[in-house]
Amino acid sequence: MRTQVGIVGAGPAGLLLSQLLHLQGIESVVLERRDRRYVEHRVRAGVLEYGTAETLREAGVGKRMDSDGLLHAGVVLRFGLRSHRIDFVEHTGRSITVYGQQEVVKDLIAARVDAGGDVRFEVDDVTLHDLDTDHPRIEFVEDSASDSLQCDFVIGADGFHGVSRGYLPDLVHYERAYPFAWLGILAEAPPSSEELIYARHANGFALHSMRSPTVTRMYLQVAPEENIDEWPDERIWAELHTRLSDGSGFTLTEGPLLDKGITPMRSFVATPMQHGRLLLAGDAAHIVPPTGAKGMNLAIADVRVLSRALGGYYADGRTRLLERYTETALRRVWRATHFSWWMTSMLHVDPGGDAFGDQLALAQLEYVTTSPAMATSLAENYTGLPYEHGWSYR
Ligand code: FAS
Ligand code: PHB
Repeated sequence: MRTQVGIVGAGPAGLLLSQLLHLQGIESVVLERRDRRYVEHRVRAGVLEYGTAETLREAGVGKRMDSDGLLHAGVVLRFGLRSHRIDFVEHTGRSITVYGQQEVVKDLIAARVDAGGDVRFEVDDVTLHDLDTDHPRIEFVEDSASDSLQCDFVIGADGFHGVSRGYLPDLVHYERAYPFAWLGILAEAPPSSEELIYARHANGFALHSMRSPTVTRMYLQVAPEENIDEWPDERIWAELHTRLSDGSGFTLTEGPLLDKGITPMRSFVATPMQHGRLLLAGDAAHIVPPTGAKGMNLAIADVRVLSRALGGYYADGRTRLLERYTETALRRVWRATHFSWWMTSMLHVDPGGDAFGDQLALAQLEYVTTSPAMATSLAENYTGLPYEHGWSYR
């Protein structure tokens, strides 16, 4: 088999890159370990930055997002039984779109398959070869038969637990572990608030989000080693009621749980994001705690840079954007990594009982909800920094 760009991983990064390359007449093959149903039903991110929504429209996959996605002009911070709204439009003129990652993935797979794109599921034992040459190769097993894909470039879009990062010989990584995790639920219940609520309560953090007018997505801060079996539905709802209460009649509508799970929290950045003809994108290179809703948006931003860099190479042999990919991508990655760490530190309660840290967090929340300058800072990071001025490529 031969193609121009071999892509490992059919998550948002791999699929969007394949679509953006296709629009430039560049061939790719996507090799995915899981089956299509699994990939299309994996419940993950929910918030699309303003620029992410624009990118999906430019990629020709924004139609269902625009009809089913929920446009939000602000977010609520709740602490000390008081609620404070940060108005994104007032501070930045931008909004966010609430639309599940699995819907983005479904739209991208449909677009690729409809265009006759080559997306292969249930592919095993991917190994990468000759990455230091101009003819790298991906070996894999499909339907129990070994196969090989010759290409010009290999893109590692296989997430944090993928294989690609392991092929970078001179990799350095920066990491921070957090003393908590998120217990996430998907409930068949109408959202109890029009907008997202980030709540800091003495018991811990809670987040009220949503997926549609009938499906609510919520999270609770729990211990990192927490066992989901110790969280029956009743205990989850009781804790959500407690942590999300505002002392003036806010009621949370309950409903049957469609999904529940515990996600560990970490900050992780690998550099460089490339070696020879291998380039990493998305979670394969970086992970952020979900408090800033940046994970999937960073994957999309990496792919914008990559798609433009590969486009320039195939158009007229330009290699400058490819050579500077790591430097360009990491500028936005570190900004989002700081923002995600800052939101996490401000909104979570240190289980070690750090009274000093608690006072710092409350002082920060007080400042963010009373200073227009701080509210603007939160709003511009949350809605996504503009792609110009080096925060990616326009
Ligand atoms: P992905 O992990 O989405 O995709 C990688 C793909 O590569 C997967 O389909 C995987 O099956 C495949 N793959 C892996 N190894 C392979 C191999 N060897 N061969 C072939 N294929 C292989 N972000 C938020 O903003 N908000 C959230 O609430 C949120 N919740 C999350 C919950 C969980 C449990 C996880 C793991 C992540 C969450 N994230 C969240 C982050 C998430 O949305 C990621 O940022 C996003 O999926 C990144 O997209 P990709 O880089 O494409 O990686
Ligand atoms: C979600 O809706 O899944 C979501 C929203 C905001 C976050 C994290 C997750 O910060």
